Amino acid sequence: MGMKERLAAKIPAWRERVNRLKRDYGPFKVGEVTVEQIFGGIRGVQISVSDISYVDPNEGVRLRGYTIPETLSLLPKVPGSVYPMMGGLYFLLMVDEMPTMEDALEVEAEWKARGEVPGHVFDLIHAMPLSTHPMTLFSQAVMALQSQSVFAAEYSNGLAKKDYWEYYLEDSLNMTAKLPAIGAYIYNYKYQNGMYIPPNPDLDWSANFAHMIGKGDNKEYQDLCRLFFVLHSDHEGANVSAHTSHLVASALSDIYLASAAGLNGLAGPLHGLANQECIRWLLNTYNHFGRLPTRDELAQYVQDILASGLVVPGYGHAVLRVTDPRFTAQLEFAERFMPDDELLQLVKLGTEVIPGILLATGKAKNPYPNVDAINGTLQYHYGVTQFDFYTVLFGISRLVGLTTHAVWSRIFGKPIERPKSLTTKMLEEMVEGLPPMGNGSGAKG
Ligand code: HAX
Repeated sequence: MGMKERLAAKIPAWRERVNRLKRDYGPFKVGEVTVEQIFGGIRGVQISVSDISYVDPNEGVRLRGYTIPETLSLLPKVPGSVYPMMGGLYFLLMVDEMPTMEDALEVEAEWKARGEVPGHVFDLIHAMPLSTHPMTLFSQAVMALQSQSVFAAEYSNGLAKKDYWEYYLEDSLNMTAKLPAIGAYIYNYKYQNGMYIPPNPDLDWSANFAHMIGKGDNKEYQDLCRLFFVLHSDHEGANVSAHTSHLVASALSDIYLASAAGLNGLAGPLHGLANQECIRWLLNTYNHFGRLPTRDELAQYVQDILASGLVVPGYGHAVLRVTDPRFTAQLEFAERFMPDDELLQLVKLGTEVIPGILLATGKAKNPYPNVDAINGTLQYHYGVTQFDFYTVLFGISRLVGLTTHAVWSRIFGKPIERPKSLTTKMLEEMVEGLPPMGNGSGAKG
């Protein structure tokens, strides 16, 4: 039985679980919203459901219930490698079942069959100035694929709501199949004089990206791609890119429109673009000393940064309260393949020095390294030194998660989102006559 049939077999039971909640417990209150949250980025307000992944503050993300170490250990591996096939990860997220080798290979084969990028996408990239940020090129390339949306075409012909998911799945497979080639094309256009290397049919999805940017001989970089793409695929349903693409798809905008919207959120410096800042900070720190600093030197340097009102990139997280396991997985990779790398030494020194300093400020709720504290170091080591491309790598992976969310939203028949906004005056009237209640747990200023 193929992936689509396996998914279809699970749908009735899942729909019944959700229908039962809506039918029998619709009025049940999940939580309340405070003034502080309304003005504070609706932080922590439980507004959506994702069974695809969940970020536990104390153990990091679980993908379909599996922790990062479990996911890496249980997913089928590329023959000859200890790192997983992305096709298996797609199957896991989509079907909610750990794939067999055969399942993973089937997705990889689907991707190969659907991987050809139409020429107009490349033409569009070429029409843009070379100085365009690679995330802008990436988002536009995804938008340009929209002309091929099967859902959009079928919807205008009349489509039963219960069947929407099938066409979202079709679009998801068609689009994700092309992502490594699009990413590689952007990389080559911007940084390698427009070099073009066609995909290698013998390689898996992740390694093909490495191959297409000219790293076909580098088995370690191919493995890094396999690891990186699995690690960045999903981070529950309410971060900026996930929530944005979900919102857009709730209007029944197709996968391409919703994905481009998600990518535009990912391109923000407080979200996906943060990895660019982290590697820049590491290199600046290294160059400041002209060598690996001592423990004391790094401590003083970090204290000075904090004193000047800046943040330490790569540390802290809005949800996590421990070291991000995606950081740890990449650290393990680095210690195995590039233990002598000087930037890696600096990353490790940072993990020993920085958390204590951040804790002492009494401000940062999480003083530990996040995934971006190491992402760039690994890419940099293997010659992908163009920081502004790192978010594209993130996006290639994240669209696998975002499109899975979109398919499942259609499975559940989720309606168009329409929360309600208030005016400041209305809030003032609500609190009229109440004694001051303080500035809440985390309100600024
Ligand atoms: N350095 C200095 N101060 C920090 C800090 C850090 N790394 N992390 C948090 N703080 C400060 C905050 O700036 C905030 O100070 P103010 O009250 O003066 O505004 C205070 O500690 C409380 O912040 P928080 O509640 O712990 O953290 P937030 O949820 O507000 O923000 C951030 C989370 C990731 C944005 C934050 O930790 C940060 O700016 N880190 C550095 C940048 C970074 O590493 N970004 C990558 C994030 C990874 C990611 O999600 N990528 O997609």
